[in-house]
Amino acid sequence: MKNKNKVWWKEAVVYQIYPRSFKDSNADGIGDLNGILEKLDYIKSLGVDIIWLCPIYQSPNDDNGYDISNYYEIMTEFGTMLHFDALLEGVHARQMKLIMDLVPNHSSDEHHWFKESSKSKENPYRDYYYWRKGKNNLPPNNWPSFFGGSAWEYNAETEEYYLHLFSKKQPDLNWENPELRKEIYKIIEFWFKKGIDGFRMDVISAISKDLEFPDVDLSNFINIINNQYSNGPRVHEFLKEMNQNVLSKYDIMTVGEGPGINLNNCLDYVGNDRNELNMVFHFDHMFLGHGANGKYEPTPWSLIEFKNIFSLWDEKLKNKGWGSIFLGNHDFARIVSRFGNDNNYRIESSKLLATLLLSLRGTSFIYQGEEIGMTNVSFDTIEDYRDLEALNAWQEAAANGKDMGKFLNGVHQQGRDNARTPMQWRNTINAGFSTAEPWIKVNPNYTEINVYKQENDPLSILNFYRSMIKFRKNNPTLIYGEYKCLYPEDLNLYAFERWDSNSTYLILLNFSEANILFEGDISSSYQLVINNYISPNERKALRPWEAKLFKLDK
Ligand code: ISL
Ligand code: CA
Repeated sequence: MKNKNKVWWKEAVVYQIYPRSFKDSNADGIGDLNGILEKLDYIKSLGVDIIWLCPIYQSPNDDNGYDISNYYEIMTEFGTMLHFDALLEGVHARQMKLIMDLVPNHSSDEHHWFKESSKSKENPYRDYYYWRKGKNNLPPNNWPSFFGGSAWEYNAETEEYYLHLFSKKQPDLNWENPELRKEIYKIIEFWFKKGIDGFRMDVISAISKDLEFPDVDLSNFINIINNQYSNGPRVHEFLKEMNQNVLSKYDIMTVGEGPGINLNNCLDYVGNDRNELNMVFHFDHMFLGHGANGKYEPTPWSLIEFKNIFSLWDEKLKNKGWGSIFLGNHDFARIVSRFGNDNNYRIESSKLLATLLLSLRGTSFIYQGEEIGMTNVSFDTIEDYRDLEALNAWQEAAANGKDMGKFLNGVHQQGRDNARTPMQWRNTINAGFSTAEPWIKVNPNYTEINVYKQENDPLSILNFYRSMIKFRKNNPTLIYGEYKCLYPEDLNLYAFERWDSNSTYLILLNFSEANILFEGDISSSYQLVINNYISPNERKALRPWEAKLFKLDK
């Protein structure tokens, strides 16, 4: 009998697509659904099981589709529902699954619900959003938005403010209202009936608000998210209702996103007995180095902290829930620039990060371009950036008299556009992404770093990902087995074991440019099965950014 703890979404490797930047099929400089369809064989060739599409719904694109004006229609730039149906069919025909992004915390201000809601206090849609009176001509409280400025916007017609935790074009939906909740479940059902295989749920941790709307201590934004915006009083009640009403009726997967989901509360979301979500994305490792002055003024952190985060999460979730493993997505820097070395050891460290990503317990998520070692970009001027988060932060920093050279450097390191430059397909104009000028500039290093070049090179990062994905699938101990970190206090080496009753794996990852030695024992019955260097060396020795995976069959 099949063990009920073993399910497809635990064993899956997911490939995340940011459609705007993946492939343009009709020469308007914007990636689209047909472009993804063209590339399905490529995606399949990676060995992944699931494609996750960032939002493709109708949207005025204030935040690239995370501001939805119609949840039942496809964004005009991306194509039509016919294109979507063809894409879904193409994915399924290749024995892959498709999950979409659900954005239920906020809509666009151009959604008809919001247009109605802002007309009058009596409008039947008024209560779909949070409207509050101001205090002495000021917003109802001092909450800051994720994207700068107040989280409240005044509406002169009805003389009240509405809440928007993100941009003012992303008003927060009022989940207290049962009618609104029904609308969301209807949307979910609509897409499940079309045959999609699940949802990644955007900022799901924030759907329930503290209705007292108390003022907050403004000194540290991450604390505000943790203590106020996330994990509101009714969030679990809402998720249970959603699960019971729609999710539980389909064989689908869910992954909830949300800053504020942490070690103390994660099991409330994904515990086996909770009937809420299958897994969540947490940001403990992604927020490393985000100091009190925010992400654009990063502070130092160490490998010890990084390792500890993965160890604590594994310990917390084992046997009780399930985790997700990712190192990057469309909101963060490129993984090789952030956690590896994109200078002298780009190839080695990209492969090392792939080894980590695909040998930890949890569902693995790869973000487009990671598989060829795409790097951060350093545009010379802020004019070349498109992300409203960076642009707003830039204006705020300028108004506060900050050193703007230093700030631009912060954007180079941490900006979300690092992950949004077009996918680098070939060494031809616009990296083969589009024949027209792309909506955001390509990274000039596409001449060196591109899919075409790596396709036929057996030693490329791309082919390393392919073999590492295959290896994970053929060695389920890497999916379900136990985990233990060795030498957690070592500053350069991430060493860990994975094991079950059949086999043991020892993974050694040198996160430094130094030549180092593993101090533990590697008995001769351990076989070296994965290595990111070709020439052999002493078993315990690790060259700069070297990754070794040993296997012992019992
Ligand atoms: O991007 C972040 C840090 O720079 C995160 O704090 C991010 O804002 C947060 O995780 C929520 O992200 C999600 O919702 C946003 C959208 O802009 C992001 O792209 C999305 O992933 C609003 O919908
Ligand atoms: Ca296009």
